[in-house]
Amino acid sequence: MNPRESNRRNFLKNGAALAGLAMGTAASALPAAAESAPDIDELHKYGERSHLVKSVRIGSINNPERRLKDEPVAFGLKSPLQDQAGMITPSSLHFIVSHGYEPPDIDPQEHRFLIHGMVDRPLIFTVDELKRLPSVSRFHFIECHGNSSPGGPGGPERKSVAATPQDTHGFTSCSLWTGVPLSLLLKEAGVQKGATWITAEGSDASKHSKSIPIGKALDDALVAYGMNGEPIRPEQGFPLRLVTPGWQGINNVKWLHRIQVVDEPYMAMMETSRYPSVKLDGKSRWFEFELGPKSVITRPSGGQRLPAQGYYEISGLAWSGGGAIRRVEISADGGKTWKDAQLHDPIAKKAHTRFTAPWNWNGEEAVLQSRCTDDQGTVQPTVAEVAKLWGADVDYLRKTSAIVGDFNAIQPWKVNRDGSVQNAIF
Ligand SMILES: Nc1nc2c(c(=O)[nH]1)N[C@H]1C(S)=C(S)[C@@H](COP(=O)(O)O)O[C@H]1N2
Ligand SMILES: [Mo]
Repeated sequence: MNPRESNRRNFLKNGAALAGLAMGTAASALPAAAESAPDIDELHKYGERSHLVKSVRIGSINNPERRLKDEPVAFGLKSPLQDQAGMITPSSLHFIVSHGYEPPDIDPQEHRFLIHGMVDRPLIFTVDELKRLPSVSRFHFIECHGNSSPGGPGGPERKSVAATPQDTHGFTSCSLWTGVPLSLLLKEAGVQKGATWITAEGSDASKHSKSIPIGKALDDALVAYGMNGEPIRPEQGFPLRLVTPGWQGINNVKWLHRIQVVDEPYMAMMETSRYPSVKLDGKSRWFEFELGPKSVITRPSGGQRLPAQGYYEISGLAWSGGGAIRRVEISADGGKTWKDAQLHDPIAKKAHTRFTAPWNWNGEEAVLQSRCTDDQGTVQPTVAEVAKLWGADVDYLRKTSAIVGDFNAIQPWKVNRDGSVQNAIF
Protein backbone atom coordinates (compact mmCIF):
# COMPACT_ATOMS: atom_id res chain seq x y z
CA MET A 1 0.00 0.00 0.00
CA ASN A 2 1.38 3.41 -0.81
CA PRO A 3 1.66 6.00 2.00
CA ARG A 4 -1.19 8.01 0.63
CA GLU A 5 -3.58 5.11 0.57
CA SER A 6 -2.59 4.00 4.04
CA ASN A 7 -3.13 7.53 5.29
CA ARG A 8 -6.51 7.62 3.74
CA ARG A 9 -7.37 4.38 5.51
CA ASN A 10 -6.17 5.76 8.82
CA PHE A 11 -8.17 8.84 8.17
CA LEU A 12 -11.30 6.75 7.65
CA LYS A 13 -10.56 4.63 10.73
CA ASN A 14 -10.11 7.72 12.84
CA GLY A 15 -13.28 9.10 11.38
CA ALA A 16 -15.17 5.98 12.49
CA ALA A 17 -13.65 6.20 15.99
CA LEU A 18 -14.68 9.78 16.21
CA ALA A 19 -18.21 8.95 15.13
CA GLY A 20 -18.41 6.30 17.86
CA LEU A 21 -17.17 8.65 20.55
CA ALA A 22 -19.52 11.34 19.45
CA MET A 23 -22.32 9.26 20.89
CA GLY A 24 -21.09 10.45 24.27
CA THR A 25 -20.61 14.14 24.77
CA ALA A 26 -19.00 16.17 22.05
CA ALA A 27 -16.55 17.64 24.53
CA SER A 28 -15.07 14.27 25.50
CA ALA A 29 -14.81 13.23 21.86
CA LEU A 30 -12.56 16.05 20.79
CA PRO A 31 -9.32 15.23 22.65
CA ALA A 32 -9.49 11.60 21.52
CA ALA A 33 -9.77 12.68 17.92
CA ALA A 34 -6.85 15.06 18.24
CA GLU A 35 -4.60 12.30 19.63
CA SER A 36 -5.02 10.11 16.59
CA ALA A 37 -5.29 12.89 14.03
CA PRO A 38 -4.41 11.81 10.50
CA ASP A 39 -1.25 13.09 8.91
CA ILE A 40 -2.83 15.98 7.06
CA ASP A 41 0.49 16.88 5.44
CA GLU A 42 0.76 13.43 3.93
CA LEU A 43 -2.80 13.62 2.64
CA HIS A 44 -2.14 16.85 0.75
CA LYS A 45 1.32 16.14 -0.62
CA TYR A 46 -0.14 15.40 -4.02
CA GLY A 47 -3.41 17.23 -4.66
CA GLU A 48 -6.72 15.88 -5.81
CA ARG A 49 -9.81 17.60 -7.10
CA SER A 50 -12.94 17.89 -4.93
CA HIS A 51 -14.72 14.61 -4.39
CA LEU A 52 -17.83 16.40 -5.67
CA VAL A 53 -16.33 16.89 -9.13
CA LYS A 54 -17.07 13.76 -11.13
CA SER A 55 -16.05 14.48 -14.72
CA VAL A 56 -14.14 11.53 -16.23
CA ARG A 57 -12.81 10.13 -19.49
CA ILE A 58 -15.16 7.66 -21.15
CA GLY A 59 -14.80 5.21 -23.99
CA SER A 60 -13.85 1.68 -24.72
CA ILE A 61 -11.21 -0.21 -22.82
CA ASN A 62 -10.52 -3.43 -24.64
CA ASN A 63 -14.14 -3.76 -25.67
CA PRO A 64 -14.23 -6.48 -28.36
CA GLU A 65 -17.15 -4.85 -30.12
CA ARG A 66 -15.35 -1.55 -30.37
CA ARG A 67 -11.95 -2.87 -31.36
CA LEU A 68 -10.63 -1.99 -34.76
CA LYS A 69 -10.44 -4.96 -37.08
CA ASP A 70 -7.60 -7.40 -36.22
CA GLU A 71 -6.62 -5.37 -33.19
CA PRO A 72 -5.65 -7.57 -30.23
CA VAL A 73 -6.48 -4.92 -27.66
CA ALA A 74 -7.62 -1.36 -28.00
CA PHE A 75 -7.73 1.38 -25.50
CA GLY A 76 -9.55 4.58 -26.31
CA LEU A 77 -10.89 7.07 -23.80
CA LYS A 78 -12.37 10.45 -24.71
CA SER A 79 -11.84 13.67 -22.78
CA PRO A 80 -14.88 15.46 -21.25
CA LEU A 81 -14.50 18.68 -23.27
CA GLN A 82 -17.85 20.04 -22.03
CA ASP A 83 -16.54 20.25 -18.45
CA GLN A 84 -13.22 21.91 -19.25
CA ALA A 85 -12.44 25.52 -18.39
CA GLY A 86 -9.88 27.45 -20.42
CA MET A 87 -7.69 25.83 -23.08
CA ILE A 88 -5.55 23.37 -21.09
CA THR A 89 -6.79 19.83 -20.65
CA PRO A 90 -6.07 18.57 -17.12
CA SER A 91 -3.44 15.84 -17.51
CA SER A 92 -5.67 13.36 -15.71
CA LEU A 93 -8.37 13.93 -18.35
CA HIS A 94 -6.18 13.93 -21.50
CA PHE A 95 -7.77 11.58 -24.04
CA ILE A 96 -6.02 8.22 -24.55
CA VAL A 97 -5.49 6.16 -27.67
CA SER A 98 -3.13 3.24 -27.10
CA HIS A 99 -2.90 0.13 -29.21
CA GLY A 100 -0.86 -1.83 -26.71
CA TYR A 101 -3.52 -1.61 -23.98
CA GLU A 102 -1.84 -0.68 -20.68
CA PRO A 103 0.99 1.87 -20.64
CA PRO A 104 4.37 0.16 -20.14
CA ASP A 105 5.82 0.69 -16.66
CA ILE A 106 9.10 2.40 -17.52
CA ASP A 107 11.76 3.36 -14.98
CA PRO A 108 13.10 6.73 -16.21
CA GLN A 109 16.51 5.87 -14.77
CA GLU A 110 16.67 2.78 -16.95
CA HIS A 111 15.11 4.28 -20.07
CA ARG A 112 17.32 5.03 -23.08
CA PHE A 113 16.54 7.05 -26.18
CA LEU A 114 18.50 6.20 -29.32
CA ILE A 115 19.03 8.20 -32.51
CA HIS A 116 20.59 6.10 -35.27
CA GLY A 117 20.43 5.28 -38.98
CA MET A 118 21.65 7.84 -41.50
CA VAL A 119 23.55 9.96 -39.01
CA ASP A 120 27.27 10.65 -38.53
CA ARG A 121 27.14 10.03 -34.77
CA PRO A 122 24.51 7.66 -33.37
CA LEU A 123 23.49 8.96 -29.93
CA ILE A 124 22.01 7.40 -26.82
CA PHE A 125 20.42 9.63 -24.18
CA THR A 126 19.16 9.02 -20.69
CA VAL A 127 16.19 11.13 -19.60
CA ASP A 128 18.49 13.13 -17.28
CA GLU A 129 20.87 13.83 -20.15
CA LEU A 130 17.99 15.18 -22.23
CA LYS A 131 17.02 17.44 -19.34
CA ARG A 132 20.48 19.07 -19.43
CA LEU A 133 19.89 20.27 -23.02
CA PRO A 134 18.22 23.53 -24.07
CA SER A 135 14.48 23.11 -23.60
CA VAL A 136 11.28 24.75 -24.82
CA SER A 137 7.73 24.76 -23.42
CA ARG A 138 4.88 25.09 -25.89
CA PHE A 139 1.11 24.70 -25.91
CA HIS A 140 0.03 22.06 -28.42
CA PHE A 141 -3.04 19.97 -28.98
CA ILE A 142 -2.86 16.28 -29.79
CA GLU A 143 -5.78 14.94 -31.78
CA CYS A 144 -6.48 11.51 -33.19
CA HIS A 145 -7.39 12.03 -36.83
CA GLY A 146 -10.41 9.79 -36.27
CA ASN A 147 -11.75 12.38 -33.81
CA SER A 148 -15.32 13.49 -34.60
CA SER A 149 -15.50 11.04 -37.51
CA PRO A 150 -19.11 10.02 -38.16
CA GLY A 151 -17.91 6.41 -38.67
CA GLY A 152 -15.24 4.30 -37.01
CA PRO A 153 -14.79 3.24 -33.42
CA GLY A 154 -16.33 6.39 -31.92
CA GLY A 155 -19.11 6.50 -34.51
CA PRO A 156 -22.17 5.13 -32.71
CA GLU A 157 -22.14 7.57 -29.80
CA ARG A 158 -20.91 10.37 -32.06
CA LYS A 159 -24.03 10.07 -34.20
CA SER A 160 -26.51 9.83 -31.33
CA VAL A 161 -28.81 12.82 -30.79
CA ALA A 162 -27.84 12.51 -27.11
CA ALA A 163 -24.13 12.99 -27.89
CA THR A 164 -22.07 15.39 -25.79
CA PRO A 165 -18.90 17.16 -27.00
CA GLN A 166 -17.02 14.31 -25.30
CA ASP A 167 -18.83 11.83 -27.56
CA THR A 168 -18.42 13.88 -30.72
CA HIS A 169 -14.98 15.50 -30.25
CA GLY A 170 -13.33 13.91 -27.19
CA PHE A 171 -10.24 12.56 -28.97
CA THR A 172 -8.41 15.89 -28.71
CA SER A 173 -6.59 17.49 -25.77
CA CYS A 174 -4.18 20.37 -25.23
CA SER A 175 -1.18 20.55 -22.92
CA LEU A 176 1.89 22.59 -22.21
CA TRP A 177 4.63 20.27 -23.46
CA THR A 178 8.22 20.71 -22.30
CA GLY A 179 11.16 19.07 -23.99
CA VAL A 180 14.07 19.34 -26.38
CA PRO A 181 13.57 20.32 -30.03
CA LEU A 182 14.20 17.22 -32.12
CA SER A 183 16.07 19.46 -34.61
CA LEU A 184 18.72 20.10 -31.94
CA LEU A 185 19.23 16.37 -31.32
CA LEU A 186 19.39 15.60 -35.04
CA LYS A 187 21.94 18.39 -35.56
CA GLU A 188 24.02 16.88 -32.79
CA ALA A 189 23.80 13.46 -34.46
CA GLY A 190 24.60 14.89 -37.91
CA VAL A 191 21.93 13.96 -40.46
CA GLN A 192 23.52 12.50 -43.57
CA LYS A 193 22.84 13.58 -47.13
CA GLY A 194 19.97 11.70 -48.71
CA ALA A 195 18.05 11.25 -45.45
CA THR A 196 14.40 12.13 -46.08
CA TRP A 197 12.39 10.44 -43.32
CA ILE A 198 12.61 9.36 -39.71
CA THR A 199 10.85 6.46 -38.08
CA ALA A 200 9.97 6.88 -34.43
CA GLU A 201 9.28 3.82 -32.28
CA GLY A 202 7.68 3.46 -28.87
CA SER A 203 8.51 0.84 -26.26
CA ASP A 204 4.92 -0.33 -25.72
CA ALA A 205 3.84 -3.91 -26.36
CA SER A 206 2.71 -3.04 -29.89
CA LYS A 207 6.01 -1.19 -30.66
CA HIS A 208 4.02 1.60 -32.24
CA SER A 209 6.10 3.04 -35.10
CA LYS A 210 5.54 6.01 -37.36
CA SER A 211 7.33 7.35 -40.42
CA ILE A 212 7.65 11.13 -40.47
CA PRO A 213 9.24 13.33 -43.18
CA ILE A 214 12.57 14.76 -42.03
CA GLY A 215 11.27 18.28 -42.71
CA LYS A 216 8.87 18.00 -39.77
CA ALA A 217 11.56 16.46 -37.57
CA LEU A 218 13.80 19.47 -38.28
CA ASP A 219 10.96 21.96 -37.94
CA ASP A 220 8.90 22.01 -34.72
CA ALA A 221 8.91 18.41 -33.42
CA LEU A 222 9.77 17.95 -29.74
CA VAL A 223 11.12 15.12 -27.65
CA ALA A 224 8.99 15.94 -24.63
CA TYR A 225 9.42 14.90 -21.00
CA GLY A 226 7.14 17.47 -19.36
CA MET A 227 3.39 17.91 -19.53
CA ASN A 228 1.54 20.72 -17.77
CA GLY A 229 4.36 21.31 -15.30
CA GLU A 230 5.16 17.73 -14.32
CA PRO A 231 6.56 14.60 -15.93
CA ILE A 232 4.39 13.25 -18.77
CA ARG A 233 1.71 10.93 -17.41
CA PRO A 234 2.14 7.18 -18.04
CA GLU A 235 -0.92 7.12 -20.33
CA GLN A 236 0.63 9.91 -22.40
CA GLY A 237 4.07 8.34 -22.84
CA PHE A 238 6.11 8.61 -19.63
CA PRO A 239 8.99 9.28 -19.62
CA LEU A 240 9.38 10.50 -23.24
CA ARG A 241 7.07 11.19 -26.14
CA LEU A 242 7.46 12.69 -29.56
CA VAL A 243 5.26 15.74 -30.14
CA THR A 244 4.58 16.61 -33.79
CA PRO A 245 2.59 19.85 -33.48
CA GLY A 246 -0.56 20.00 -35.57
CA TRP A 247 -0.09 16.55 -37.09
CA GLN A 248 -2.37 13.55 -36.74
CA GLY A 249 -2.17 11.99 -33.26
CA ILE A 250 -0.59 8.79 -34.58
CA ASN A 251 2.69 10.66 -35.21
CA ASN A 252 3.08 11.59 -31.54
CA VAL A 253 4.86 8.42 -30.51
CA LYS A 254 4.54 7.69 -26.79
CA TRP A 255 7.16 5.91 -24.63
CA LEU A 256 9.62 7.01 -27.32
CA HIS A 257 12.81 4.97 -27.32
CA ARG A 258 14.19 5.14 -30.83
CA ILE A 259 14.38 7.41 -33.85
CA GLN A 260 15.97 6.04 -36.98
CA VAL A 261 16.95 8.44 -39.75
CA VAL A 262 16.10 6.82 -43.09
CA ASP A 263 15.51 7.56 -46.77
CA GLU A 264 12.00 6.19 -47.18
CA PRO A 265 8.85 5.68 -45.13
CA TYR A 266 8.84 2.34 -43.33
CA MET A 267 5.25 1.25 -44.00
CA ALA A 268 4.72 0.36 -40.36
CA MET A 269 1.52 -1.39 -39.38
CA MET A 270 -0.48 1.55 -38.08
CA GLU A 271 0.38 3.93 -40.89
CA THR A 272 -0.46 1.49 -43.66
CA SER A 273 -3.02 -1.07 -42.55
CA ARG A 274 -4.93 0.64 -39.82
CA TYR A 275 -5.00 4.38 -39.97
CA PRO A 276 -5.34 5.42 -43.61
CA SER A 277 -8.86 6.42 -44.55
CA VAL A 278 -10.36 4.35 -47.34
CA LYS A 279 -12.06 6.52 -49.92
CA LEU A 280 -15.15 5.64 -51.91
CA ASP A 281 -13.11 4.30 -54.82
CA GLY A 282 -11.58 1.77 -52.41
CA LYS A 283 -8.20 3.51 -52.38
CA SER A 284 -6.50 4.41 -49.11
CA ARG A 285 -4.97 7.78 -48.51
CA TRP A 286 -1.55 7.19 -46.97
CA PHE A 287 0.70 9.62 -45.18
CA GLU A 288 -1.61 12.49 -44.54
CA PHE A 289 -0.29 14.55 -41.70
CA GLU A 290 -1.60 18.03 -40.97
CA LEU A 291 -4.95 18.42 -39.27
CA GLY A 292 -7.26 21.15 -40.57
CA PRO A 293 -9.08 23.87 -38.62
CA LYS A 294 -11.79 22.56 -36.29
CA SER A 295 -13.95 23.98 -33.51
CA VAL A 296 -16.74 22.84 -31.22
CA ILE A 297 -19.03 24.70 -28.87
CA THR A 298 -18.71 23.07 -25.45
CA ARG A 299 -21.40 25.15 -23.72
CA PRO A 300 -24.32 25.04 -24.33
CA SER A 301 -23.89 21.64 -25.95
CA GLY A 302 -25.48 18.23 -26.41
CA GLY A 303 -26.76 16.66 -23.20
CA GLN A 304 -27.12 20.00 -21.38
CA ARG A 305 -30.32 21.82 -20.50
CA LEU A 306 -30.89 25.56 -20.34
CA PRO A 307 -32.96 26.21 -17.20
CA ALA A 308 -34.61 29.42 -18.44
CA GLN A 309 -34.65 32.08 -21.14
CA GLY A 310 -32.08 34.81 -20.87
CA TYR A 311 -28.35 35.38 -21.00
CA TYR A 312 -25.85 32.59 -21.66
CA GLU A 313 -22.21 32.64 -22.56
CA ILE A 314 -21.47 30.45 -25.57
CA SER A 315 -18.05 28.90 -25.02
CA GLY A 316 -15.93 26.48 -26.99
CA LEU A 317 -12.58 25.35 -28.32
CA ALA A 318 -10.95 25.92 -31.72
CA TRP A 319 -7.68 24.57 -33.08
CA SER A 320 -5.78 23.98 -36.31
CA GLY A 321 -2.76 21.99 -37.39
CA GLY A 322 -2.00 24.84 -39.80
CA GLY A 323 -1.12 27.38 -37.12
CA ALA A 324 -2.84 29.70 -34.67
CA ILE A 325 -6.58 30.36 -34.62
CA ARG A 326 -7.24 33.83 -36.05
CA ARG A 327 -11.03 33.99 -35.94
CA VAL A 328 -14.06 32.11 -34.64
CA GLU A 329 -17.57 32.98 -35.78
CA ILE A 330 -20.76 31.89 -34.05
CA SER A 331 -24.20 31.36 -35.51
CA ALA A 332 -27.28 30.91 -33.34
CA ASP A 333 -29.72 30.67 -36.24
CA GLY A 334 -28.59 27.57 -38.08
CA GLY A 335 -25.97 29.35 -40.18
CA LYS A 336 -28.00 32.28 -41.56
CA THR A 337 -26.00 34.91 -39.71
CA TRP A 338 -22.56 34.79 -38.05
CA LYS A 339 -20.91 36.95 -35.41
CA ASP A 340 -17.29 37.05 -34.27
CA ALA A 341 -16.54 35.35 -30.96
CA GLN A 342 -13.90 36.63 -28.57
CA LEU A 343 -10.63 34.67 -28.54
CA HIS A 344 -9.01 34.21 -25.15
CA ASP A 345 -5.29 34.32 -24.46
CA PRO A 346 -3.13 32.37 -24.82
CA ILE A 347 -3.68 32.03 -28.57
CA ALA A 348 -0.87 29.65 -29.44
CA LYS A 349 0.09 27.97 -32.69
CA LYS A 350 -1.31 24.46 -33.10
CA ALA A 351 -3.03 24.69 -29.73
CA HIS A 352 -6.61 24.74 -28.50
CA THR A 353 -7.93 28.29 -28.26
CA ARG A 354 -10.84 29.15 -25.98
CA PHE A 355 -13.55 31.33 -27.51
CA THR A 356 -16.67 32.86 -26.00
CA ALA A 357 -19.63 34.91 -27.22
CA PRO A 358 -22.64 36.41 -25.45
CA TRP A 359 -26.05 35.01 -26.35
CA ASN A 360 -29.56 35.73 -25.29
CA TRP A 361 -31.91 32.77 -25.55
CA ASN A 362 -35.45 33.88 -26.36
CA GLY A 363 -36.98 30.48 -25.65
CA GLU A 364 -37.36 29.56 -29.32
CA GLU A 365 -35.63 26.71 -31.12
CA ALA A 366 -32.07 27.61 -32.05
CA VAL A 367 -29.13 25.90 -33.75
CA LEU A 368 -25.70 26.88 -32.40
CA GLN A 369 -22.62 26.51 -34.59
CA SER A 370 -19.00 27.69 -34.54
CA ARG A 371 -16.70 28.17 -37.53
CA CYS A 372 -12.99 28.88 -37.15
CA THR A 373 -10.31 30.30 -39.42
CA ASP A 374 -6.58 29.76 -38.86
CA ASP A 375 -3.70 32.12 -39.55
CA GLN A 376 -3.18 30.53 -42.97
CA GLY A 377 -6.67 31.77 -43.85
CA THR A 378 -8.09 28.23 -43.95
CA VAL A 379 -11.74 28.16 -42.89
CA GLN A 380 -13.42 25.23 -41.13
CA PRO A 381 -15.60 23.55 -43.78
CA THR A 382 -19.28 22.73 -43.88
CA VAL A 383 -20.21 19.07 -44.00
CA ALA A 384 -21.10 19.48 -47.69
CA GLU A 385 -17.57 20.72 -48.36
CA VAL A 386 -16.06 17.77 -46.48
CA ALA A 387 -18.27 15.40 -48.46
CA LYS A 388 -17.02 16.93 -51.69
CA LEU A 389 -13.39 16.44 -50.63
CA TRP A 390 -14.28 12.88 -49.89
CA GLY A 391 -15.86 12.36 -53.31
CA ALA A 392 -19.10 11.51 -51.50
CA ASP A 393 -22.37 13.11 -50.54
CA VAL A 394 -23.52 14.11 -47.08
CA ASP A 395 -25.78 11.08 -46.87
CA TYR A 396 -22.80 8.78 -47.35
CA LEU A 397 -20.96 10.49 -44.50
CA ARG A 398 -24.06 10.21 -42.36
CA LYS A 399 -24.34 6.46 -42.90
CA THR A 400 -20.78 5.23 -43.15
CA SER A 401 -19.34 2.99 -40.47
CA ALA A 402 -15.77 3.60 -41.71
CA ILE A 403 -13.39 6.17 -40.22
CA VAL A 404 -13.62 9.47 -42.06
CA GLY A 405 -10.16 10.76 -41.23
CA ASP A 406 -9.59 14.44 -40.51
CA PHE A 407 -13.34 15.10 -40.37
CA ASN A 408 -13.47 18.77 -39.35
CA ALA A 409 -16.94 19.88 -40.38
CA ILE A 410 -18.89 22.49 -38.41
CA GLN A 411 -20.75 20.95 -35.44
CA PRO A 412 -24.36 22.04 -34.86
CA TRP A 413 -26.15 21.80 -31.49
CA LYS A 414 -29.91 22.22 -31.44
CA VAL A 415 -31.60 24.02 -28.54
CA ASN A 416 -35.20 22.86 -28.11
CA ARG A 417 -38.04 24.93 -26.64
CA ASP A 418 -37.81 23.00 -23.35
CA GLY A 419 -34.17 24.07 -23.04
CA SER A 420 -32.71 20.67 -23.84
CA VAL A 421 -29.72 20.72 -26.17
CA GLN A 422 -29.04 17.90 -28.59
CA ASN A 423 -26.64 16.82 -31.28
CA ALA A 424 -28.01 18.01 -34.61
CA ILE A 425 -25.30 15.82 -36.25
CA PHE A 426 -25.43 17.17 -39.83
N1 LIG B 1 3.83 4.17 -28.51
C1 LIG B 1 2.61 4.56 -28.91
N2 LIG B 1 2.43 5.82 -29.30
C2 LIG B 1 1.22 6.25 -29.74
C3 LIG B 1 0.12 5.35 -29.82
C4 LIG B 1 0.32 4.01 -29.39
O1 LIG B 1 -0.59 3.17 -29.40
N3 LIG B 1 1.58 3.65 -28.94
N4 LIG B 1 -1.08 5.81 -30.30
C5 LIG B 1 -1.01 6.97 -31.20
C6 LIG B 1 -2.30 7.52 -31.53
S1 LIG B 1 -3.15 6.76 -32.77
C7 LIG B 1 -2.74 8.70 -30.97
S2 LIG B 1 -4.19 9.41 -31.47
C8 LIG B 1 -1.98 9.39 -29.90
C9 LIG B 1 -2.83 9.57 -28.66
O2 LIG B 1 -2.12 10.24 -27.67
P1 LIG B 1 -2.65 10.23 -26.16
O3 LIG B 1 -2.99 8.82 -25.78
O4 LIG B 1 -1.59 10.84 -25.34
O5 LIG B 1 -3.89 11.08 -26.18
O6 LIG B 1 -0.82 8.68 -29.54
C10 LIG B 1 -0.14 8.06 -30.61
N5 LIG B 1 1.11 7.53 -30.12
MO1 LIG C 1 -5.03 8.08 -33.29
